[in-house]
Amino acid sequence: MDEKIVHEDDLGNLRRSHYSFQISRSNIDESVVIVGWISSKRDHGNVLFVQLRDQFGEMQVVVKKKELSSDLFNTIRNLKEHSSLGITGVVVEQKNSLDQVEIIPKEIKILSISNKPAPFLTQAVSSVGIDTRLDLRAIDLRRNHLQYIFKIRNTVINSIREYFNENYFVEVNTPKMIATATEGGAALFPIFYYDREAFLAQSPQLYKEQLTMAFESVFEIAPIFRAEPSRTNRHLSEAISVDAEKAYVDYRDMMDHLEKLIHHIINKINTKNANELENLGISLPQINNSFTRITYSDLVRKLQANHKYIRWGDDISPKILKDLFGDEFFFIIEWPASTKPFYVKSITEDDYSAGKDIDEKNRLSESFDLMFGGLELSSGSTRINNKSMLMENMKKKGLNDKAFDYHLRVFDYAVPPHAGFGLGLERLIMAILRLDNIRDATFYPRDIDRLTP
Ligand code: AMO
Repeated sequence: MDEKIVHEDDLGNLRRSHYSFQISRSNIDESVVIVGWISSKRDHGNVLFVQLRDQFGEMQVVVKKKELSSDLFNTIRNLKEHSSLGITGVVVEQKNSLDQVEIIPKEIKILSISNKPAPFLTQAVSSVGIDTRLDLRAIDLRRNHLQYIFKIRNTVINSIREYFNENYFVEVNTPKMIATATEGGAALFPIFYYDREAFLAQSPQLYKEQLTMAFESVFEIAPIFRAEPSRTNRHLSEAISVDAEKAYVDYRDMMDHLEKLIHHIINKINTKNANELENLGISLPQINNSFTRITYSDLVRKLQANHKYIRWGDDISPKILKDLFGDEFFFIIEWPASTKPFYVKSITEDDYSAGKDIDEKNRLSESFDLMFGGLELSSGSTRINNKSMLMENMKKKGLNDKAFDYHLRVFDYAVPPHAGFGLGLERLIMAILRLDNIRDATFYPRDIDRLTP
């Protein structure tokens, strides 16, 4: 086909009358207007079977040579997958199928023409590498496999909002261009902010804490930025974090919230996405009513039986955790204070049983990580709400408290006791859907090697 003689029509007044899911046997003999892109085509000589795909699914369009001008018939015959069509036609019963219908076109508009065959198929699980797919991400996202994942992601986001709304949390937005690091300096992205240096926010930490003064219970679903130098299947440079913060509670109350939130999400997916789960061939993780809560110190003692080299204060490798817990949600609680950021509250002397050693290096914190096997999904803690303790902790961690003046200022006005958590959205989806690579839970992943598309 000479591409130049094929012309693309304007959309003009053409508007869809039905989505694919709205057409069934009850519409037989009705005239409909459908729009979508060609996901596949079968050529039987004088008849073409075109699968037209919209937001919800596919419709079969039967294009017969004798019913169209030969120019238009040949043009459609030569159209490549991904081209967009608008079709006005009649719904008829599908031959050889009692419950299916198909569309016989009366008028066909070619709305957009694909010039090249895509380097991967739309239907099958792709055999090409992830980089080829990410280079053409919008086309990749048309594949069924990713459509199922992102429909489930949509349920996850909606159910998170639902949970927080039902529990009186207020949705907030905090600045993403900030003046100081909150989660340790190494993973910061510096930016130019007029004549000053600024940073992309690693988390909404200090702002969500401050907002508990005004709103008590807040949540945010927004990007966080981490200059992760490593190439792994679980780190992004830009991730979506679900952050919650609440006044007049401690870390244990926030673990209860996180646990209920995960239950709510799993229940919603099970009811809303049965179809997607079946097509993906997975069932959601079985979850116990309450997740195991193991203290960091007990975990280290337990692991030392088989892994002599593990010392108290070390991070614990994902592989070792996966071997011990398998695919299970569980909390590791009360981490050494030395492993946690400056705003995390230590377990105080009063909380220790008599005679327990609480010298600085053995100090524990009111903190937790939510894990799924070896994957960290969330961290949270009770926060320090006392100004001098916070300043002392900043010094201990080698931070210049002057740089945090804008934050410390509000502590003169009685910051309430409060606690919260940050939950990685892509990590949660990875865990729930057992994805090997976090990039498949991300629309346009950013990592050390990728800044486009
Ligand atoms: P933390 O740094 O542990 O805690 O981050 C919280 C959660 O965010 C997710 N996450 C990431 N996901 C993908 N790629 C990354 N590079 C990445 N970095 C973090 C993880 C992690 O568990 N302010 C605290 C939270 C709090 O205490 O409220 C914080 O940021 O799932």
